[in-house]
Amino acid sequence: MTRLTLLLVCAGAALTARASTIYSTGFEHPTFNTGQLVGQDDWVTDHTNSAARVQTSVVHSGYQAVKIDALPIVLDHWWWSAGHAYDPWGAGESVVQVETYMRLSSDYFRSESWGLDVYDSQVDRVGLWSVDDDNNLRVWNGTSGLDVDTGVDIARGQWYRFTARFDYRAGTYTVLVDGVQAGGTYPMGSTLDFGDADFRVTEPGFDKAYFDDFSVTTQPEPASLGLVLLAGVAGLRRRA
Ligand SMILES: [Ca+2]
Ligand SMILES: [Ca+2]
Repeated sequence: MTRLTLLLVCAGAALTARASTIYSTGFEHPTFNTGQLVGQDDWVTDHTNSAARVQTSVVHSGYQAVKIDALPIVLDHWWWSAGHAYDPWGAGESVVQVETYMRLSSDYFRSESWGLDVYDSQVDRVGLWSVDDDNNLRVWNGTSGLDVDTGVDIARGQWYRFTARFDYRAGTYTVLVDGVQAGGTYPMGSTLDFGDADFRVTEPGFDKAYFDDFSVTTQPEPASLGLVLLAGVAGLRRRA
């Protein structure tokens, strides 16, 4: 086997272990039209209202993004796209990554929190991150049930990329902001499966949240990807 062939084999193995997509959207036309989010691309809510809308004024990329206005809401609310459950135990990849861009408005009377809430197919919580009314990024500890302050502050009026990475085998998860880990590694709640990932507001105030470029993907376990790369390096060294 030549070195080039070996490299190609290794690249192929790495590609096989690459992320696969469960759900991904930028809320763009023609999948989405401007107007109420609920009813488009299987998005639902636990209450009946039109507070979540696809709009063109504030976007992260493309021409459209979701805006959720807390003003007409009186109770905690969740919005999610249904029908994307994933069994990390039956499939090859047991890490599920949920990513979204979020931007909060700087209105005076703020909601208690905005964030992303992940559930299993039995509607038990898997994990949660949220930004509170004092701009603290908090991550839910699945053992204690507490929303732990990560020490990271999230400014109003600008976009951030939030990435939550759930390792079902380890039973833990991490949250990254613009690619940098916030806080530590936190115990997950349920590790049954992935059911849905929800935009959430609690104790709504007068502010707004914008969401764009939302995705749920499966990732190779860090260990198995490392083995693929190590095998490649070892193979090259033997032949050098
Ligand atoms: Ca968009
Ligand atoms: Ca703080």
